[in-house]
Amino acid sequence: MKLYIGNQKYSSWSFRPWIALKVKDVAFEQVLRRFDDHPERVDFKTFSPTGKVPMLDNDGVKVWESLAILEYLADLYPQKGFWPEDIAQRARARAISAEMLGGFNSLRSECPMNMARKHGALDVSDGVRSDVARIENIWSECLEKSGGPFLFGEFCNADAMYAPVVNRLEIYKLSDHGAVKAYSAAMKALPAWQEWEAAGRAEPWIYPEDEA
Ligand SMILES: N[C@@H](CCC(=O)N[C@@H](CS)C(=O)NCC(=O)O)C(=O)O
Repeated sequence: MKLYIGNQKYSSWSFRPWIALKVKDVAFEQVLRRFDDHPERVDFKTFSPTGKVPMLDNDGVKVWESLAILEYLADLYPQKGFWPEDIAQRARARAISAEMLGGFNSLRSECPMNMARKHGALDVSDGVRSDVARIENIWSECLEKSGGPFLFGEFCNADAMYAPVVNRLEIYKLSDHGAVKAYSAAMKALPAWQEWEAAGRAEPWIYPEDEA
Protein backbone atom coordinates (compact mmCIF):
# COMPACT_ATOMS: atom_id res chain seq x y z
CA MET A 1 0.00 0.00 0.00
CA LYS A 2 1.39 3.39 -1.04
CA LEU A 3 0.30 6.74 0.36
CA TYR A 4 1.27 9.76 -1.74
CA ILE A 5 1.71 12.81 0.45
CA GLY A 6 2.87 16.40 0.10
CA ASN A 7 5.37 18.28 2.24
CA GLN A 8 5.06 17.19 5.85
CA LYS A 9 5.64 20.74 7.04
CA TYR A 10 2.51 22.03 5.31
CA SER A 11 0.30 19.29 3.87
CA SER A 12 -2.56 19.08 6.31
CA TRP A 13 -4.72 16.84 4.11
CA SER A 14 -1.85 14.36 3.74
CA PHE A 15 -1.37 14.29 7.51
CA ARG A 16 -4.89 12.93 8.09
CA PRO A 17 -4.69 9.44 6.53
CA TRP A 18 -0.98 9.25 7.36
CA ILE A 19 -1.55 9.57 11.12
CA ALA A 20 -4.50 7.15 11.00
CA LEU A 21 -2.37 4.52 9.24
CA LYS A 22 0.44 4.96 11.75
CA VAL A 23 -1.74 4.92 14.88
CA LYS A 24 -3.64 1.87 13.62
CA ASP A 25 -0.37 0.14 12.78
CA VAL A 26 -1.05 -0.49 9.10
CA ALA A 27 2.13 -0.95 7.05
CA PHE A 28 2.43 1.41 4.08
CA GLU A 29 5.01 3.01 1.85
CA GLN A 30 5.10 6.77 1.98
CA VAL A 31 5.74 8.61 -1.27
CA LEU A 32 6.49 12.29 -0.71
CA ARG A 33 5.93 14.64 -3.63
CA ARG A 34 7.07 18.22 -3.15
CA PHE A 35 4.71 21.09 -3.97
CA ASP A 36 7.23 23.52 -5.39
CA ASP A 37 8.61 23.87 -8.89
CA HIS A 38 11.95 22.12 -8.42
CA PRO A 39 13.53 20.68 -11.60
CA GLU A 40 12.47 17.07 -10.88
CA ARG A 41 8.94 18.04 -9.90
CA VAL A 42 6.47 15.26 -10.63
CA ASP A 43 3.14 16.50 -11.96
CA PHE A 44 0.63 15.38 -9.31
CA LYS A 45 -1.79 14.46 -12.11
CA THR A 46 0.52 11.58 -13.08
CA PHE A 47 -0.47 9.71 -9.90
CA SER A 48 -3.62 11.44 -8.62
CA PRO A 49 -6.75 12.12 -10.70
CA THR A 50 -7.38 15.42 -8.92
CA GLY A 51 -3.73 16.47 -9.03
CA LYS A 52 -3.85 16.61 -5.24
CA VAL A 53 -2.55 14.65 -2.28
CA PRO A 54 -3.23 12.50 -0.33
CA MET A 55 -3.72 9.62 -2.73
CA LEU A 56 -3.71 5.99 -1.68
CA ASP A 57 -2.77 3.19 -4.05
CA ASN A 58 -3.48 -0.27 -2.67
CA ASP A 59 -2.26 -2.67 -5.31
CA GLY A 60 -4.00 -0.75 -8.07
CA VAL A 61 -7.04 0.32 -6.02
CA LYS A 62 -6.69 4.10 -6.09
CA VAL A 63 -8.46 6.24 -3.52
CA TRP A 64 -8.15 10.03 -3.35
CA GLU A 65 -9.78 12.55 -0.97
CA SER A 66 -8.68 12.22 2.66
CA LEU A 67 -12.06 11.20 4.05
CA ALA A 68 -12.64 8.60 1.32
CA ILE A 69 -9.22 7.11 2.15
CA LEU A 70 -10.17 6.92 5.84
CA GLU A 71 -13.47 5.22 4.93
CA TYR A 72 -11.60 2.73 2.72
CA LEU A 73 -9.20 1.91 5.58
CA ALA A 74 -12.16 1.31 7.89
CA ASP A 75 -13.61 -1.11 5.30
CA LEU A 76 -10.27 -2.87 4.83
CA TYR A 77 -9.56 -3.26 8.55
CA PRO A 78 -12.90 -3.58 10.39
CA GLN A 79 -11.17 -4.81 13.57
CA LYS A 80 -8.85 -1.82 13.92
CA GLY A 81 -11.40 0.73 15.14
CA PHE A 82 -11.00 3.33 12.40
CA TRP A 83 -14.54 4.39 13.38
CA PRO A 84 -16.19 3.97 16.80
CA GLU A 85 -17.99 0.66 17.36
CA ASP A 86 -21.27 2.18 18.54
CA ILE A 87 -23.55 3.24 15.67
CA ALA A 88 -24.58 6.56 17.24
CA GLN A 89 -20.97 7.44 18.05
CA ARG A 90 -19.93 6.38 14.56
CA ALA A 91 -22.56 8.65 13.03
CA ARG A 92 -21.33 11.55 15.15
CA ALA A 93 -17.69 10.84 14.27
CA ARG A 94 -18.62 10.83 10.59
CA ALA A 95 -20.63 14.05 10.96
CA ILE A 96 -17.78 16.01 12.55
CA SER A 97 -15.34 14.55 10.01
CA ALA A 98 -17.55 15.72 7.13
CA GLU A 99 -17.81 19.11 8.86
CA MET A 100 -14.01 19.30 8.86
CA LEU A 101 -13.74 18.29 5.20
CA GLY A 102 -16.25 20.86 3.99
CA GLY A 103 -15.92 23.66 6.51
CA PHE A 104 -13.66 25.81 8.67
CA ASN A 105 -12.61 27.72 5.58
CA SER A 106 -11.40 30.81 7.42
CA LEU A 107 -9.20 28.80 9.75
CA ARG A 108 -7.84 26.70 6.92
CA SER A 109 -7.07 29.60 4.60
CA GLU A 110 -5.77 32.16 7.12
CA CYS A 111 -3.92 29.80 9.45
CA PRO A 112 -2.09 27.12 7.45
CA MET A 113 -0.70 24.09 9.21
CA ASN A 114 3.02 24.58 9.66
CA MET A 115 5.05 22.07 11.62
CA ALA A 116 8.10 24.33 11.82
CA ARG A 117 6.58 27.73 12.62
CA LYS A 118 7.71 29.62 15.70
CA HIS A 119 4.66 30.01 17.97
CA GLY A 120 3.15 33.47 17.83
CA ALA A 121 -0.31 35.04 17.73
CA LEU A 122 -1.82 36.17 14.42
CA ASP A 123 -4.26 38.98 13.84
CA VAL A 124 -7.20 36.84 12.72
CA SER A 125 -10.64 37.52 11.23
CA ASP A 126 -14.03 37.01 12.88
CA GLY A 127 -14.38 33.97 10.63
CA VAL A 128 -11.36 32.35 12.26
CA ARG A 129 -12.67 33.18 15.73
CA SER A 130 -16.00 31.61 14.89
CA ASP A 131 -14.30 28.47 13.47
CA VAL A 132 -12.22 28.16 16.64
CA ALA A 133 -15.32 28.54 18.85
CA ARG A 134 -17.05 25.73 16.91
CA ILE A 135 -14.00 23.48 17.27
CA GLU A 136 -13.83 24.17 21.02
CA ASN A 137 -17.47 23.22 21.21
CA ILE A 138 -17.03 19.97 19.23
CA TRP A 139 -13.96 18.87 21.15
CA SER A 140 -15.35 19.67 24.60
CA GLU A 141 -18.67 17.88 23.91
CA CYS A 142 -16.93 14.82 22.48
CA LEU A 143 -14.36 14.59 25.30
CA GLU A 144 -17.04 15.06 27.95
CA LYS A 145 -19.14 12.25 26.47
CA SER A 146 -16.26 9.84 25.79
CA GLY A 147 -14.04 10.65 28.76
CA GLY A 148 -11.11 11.09 26.30
CA PRO A 149 -8.26 11.04 25.72
CA PHE A 150 -9.42 11.13 22.06
CA LEU A 151 -12.72 12.44 20.72
CA PHE A 152 -14.47 9.07 20.97
CA GLY A 153 -12.17 7.50 23.59
CA GLU A 154 -9.77 5.54 21.39
CA PHE A 155 -8.12 7.29 18.42
CA CYS A 156 -10.37 7.06 15.34
CA ASN A 157 -10.80 8.69 11.94
CA ALA A 158 -12.40 11.79 13.48
CA ASP A 159 -9.15 12.43 15.37
CA ALA A 160 -7.22 12.03 12.13
CA MET A 161 -9.46 14.64 10.50
CA TYR A 162 -8.84 17.13 13.34
CA ALA A 163 -5.12 16.39 13.83
CA PRO A 164 -3.84 19.37 11.78
CA VAL A 165 -6.10 21.71 13.77
CA VAL A 166 -4.12 20.85 16.91
CA ASN A 167 -1.07 22.36 15.22
CA ARG A 168 -2.96 25.43 13.97
CA LEU A 169 -4.49 26.27 17.36
CA GLU A 170 -1.12 25.91 19.03
CA ILE A 171 1.21 27.77 16.67
CA TYR A 172 -1.10 30.77 16.21
CA LYS A 173 -2.13 30.75 19.93
CA LEU A 174 -5.81 30.62 19.03
CA SER A 175 -7.36 28.98 22.11
CA ASP A 176 -6.93 28.69 25.87
CA HIS A 177 -9.86 26.33 26.25
CA GLY A 178 -9.29 23.43 28.68
CA ALA A 179 -10.59 20.84 26.20
CA VAL A 180 -8.18 22.11 23.55
CA LYS A 181 -5.26 21.82 25.98
CA ALA A 182 -6.20 18.28 27.08
CA TYR A 183 -6.87 17.06 23.55
CA SER A 184 -3.74 18.66 22.11
CA ALA A 185 -1.62 17.03 24.84
CA ALA A 186 -3.08 13.60 24.00
CA MET A 187 -2.55 14.10 20.28
CA LYS A 188 1.01 15.41 20.65
CA ALA A 189 1.96 12.50 22.90
CA LEU A 190 1.33 10.06 20.05
CA PRO A 191 4.60 8.72 18.59
CA ALA A 192 2.96 9.11 15.16
CA TRP A 193 2.38 12.81 15.76
CA GLN A 194 5.98 13.24 16.86
CA GLU A 195 7.30 11.37 13.83
CA TRP A 196 5.33 13.57 11.40
CA GLU A 197 6.29 16.78 13.22
CA ALA A 198 9.99 15.87 13.26
CA ALA A 199 9.90 15.07 9.54
CA GLY A 200 8.12 18.36 8.78
CA ARG A 201 10.63 20.33 10.83
CA ALA A 202 13.53 18.65 9.07
CA GLU A 203 12.30 19.68 5.61
CA PRO A 204 14.46 22.48 4.18
CA TRP A 205 11.82 23.77 1.75
CA ILE A 206 9.98 26.97 2.67
CA TYR A 207 6.90 28.19 0.81
CA PRO A 208 6.12 31.83 1.52
CA GLU A 209 2.42 31.37 0.70
CA ASP A 210 2.11 28.92 3.63
CA GLU A 211 4.08 31.08 6.07
CA ALA A 212 1.36 33.14 7.79
N1 LIG B 1 -10.36 17.58 -0.36
C1 LIG B 1 -9.03 17.08 -0.60
C2 LIG B 1 -8.04 18.22 -0.47
C3 LIG B 1 -6.68 17.83 -1.00
C4 LIG B 1 -5.74 19.03 -1.13
O1 LIG B 1 -6.17 20.17 -1.27
N2 LIG B 1 -4.44 18.75 -1.09
C5 LIG B 1 -3.43 19.77 -1.27
C6 LIG B 1 -2.30 19.60 -0.27
S1 LIG B 1 -2.73 19.70 1.41
C7 LIG B 1 -2.77 19.60 -2.63
O2 LIG B 1 -2.56 18.51 -3.09
N3 LIG B 1 -2.39 20.68 -3.26
C8 LIG B 1 -1.62 20.60 -4.47
C9 LIG B 1 -1.98 21.63 -5.42
O3 LIG B 1 -3.03 22.27 -5.19
O4 LIG B 1 -1.21 21.79 -6.37
C10 LIG B 1 -8.73 15.96 0.42
O5 LIG B 1 -9.43 15.91 1.45
O6 LIG B 1 -7.88 15.09 0.18
